[in-house]
Amino acid sequence: MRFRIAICLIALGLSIWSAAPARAAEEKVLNVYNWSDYIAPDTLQKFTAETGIKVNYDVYDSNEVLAAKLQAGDSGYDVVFPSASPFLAQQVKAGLYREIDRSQIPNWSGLDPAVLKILAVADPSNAHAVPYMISATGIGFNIDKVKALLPPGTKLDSWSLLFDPAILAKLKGCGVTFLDTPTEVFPAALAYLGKDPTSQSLDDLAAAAAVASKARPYLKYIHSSKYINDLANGDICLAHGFVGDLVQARNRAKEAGKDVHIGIIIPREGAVLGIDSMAIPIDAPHPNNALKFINFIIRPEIVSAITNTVGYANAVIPARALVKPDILTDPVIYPPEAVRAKEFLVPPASPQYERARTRAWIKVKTGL
Ligand code: N2P
Repeated sequence: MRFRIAICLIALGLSIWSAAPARAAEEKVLNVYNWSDYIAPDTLQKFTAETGIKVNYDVYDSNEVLAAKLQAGDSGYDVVFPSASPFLAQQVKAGLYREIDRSQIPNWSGLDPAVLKILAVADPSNAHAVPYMISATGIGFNIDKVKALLPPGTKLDSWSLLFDPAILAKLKGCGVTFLDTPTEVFPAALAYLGKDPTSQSLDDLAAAAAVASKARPYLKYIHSSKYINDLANGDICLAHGFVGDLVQARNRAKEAGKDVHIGIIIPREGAVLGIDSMAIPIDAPHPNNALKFINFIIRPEIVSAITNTVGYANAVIPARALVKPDILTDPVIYPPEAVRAKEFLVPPASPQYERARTRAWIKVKTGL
């Protein structure tokens, strides 16, 4: 018996001894959960070639899906990409992320202090998140089809394209789509109504939901990523979308040579500003590999290649010299100050407001 106990203790000792160095070095694996259409084709291969770390890569197209996985816990992910507000803000408060060990992120020095300052609204002292890509949410449209269907001289610069029933009635046949999230649709509807798009009054919420409900019968679908290909192929003619995704639609249309021309606007009434970041879940199995990955991503050569592919601005100052000139000067990707000044973050809300928003959104979607 004593002998058996001794053997067990030796075995335990050996397993602790053998596990310790493995934990310090971590197995060469990284589990990444990112938005779809949000990376360059060779980014992951380059990371693996350089570090020997194999990347398991999954994608999503809504903050709500990511939030549900994080809240459930044990997601298995090492790096995720929440939008600053309200999602990152709420998740940081809920203790869902590890602090970033900046000593492991030497490329931090290239980050734009102006972006860090905005991100700090969601993540005080920038303790848990590193900025990835930035864009507004706007409208993409098939220039020829939309112009042919609307009265001559109609200005294509406003959220009315998405919410005015008189306009929607004319566009219905060629396909209009909404993003599938109330944190994008309702603020846009409030901006259309001339109300404060960051309002958290329940009356304003009801007004936004009423506008969205009136638009619902004219929509082809509500979805947060399908519109990229559909717009590029001419299968829809007007989409509420993340501007970088609309840029990808515009590029795909050009590449396909199908004579589809895509226009993109950040509506004049103002638009949601998306600052997406990289963060490490509190229970990430490979947090050290995650830090290596984050530092790699914000290297100027790497992040500029991502911007050049996906049409989203990045927050790395020395990367600007490597961004293609037509992207750097594109007013919907790097908007001028006057446009930027009208962009806003969606603020975190009380649980009561959130419940009301979710209920209102389900009503809009189901048409009930
Ligand atoms: C990537 C969409 C990310 C935009 N396809 C969310 N701000």
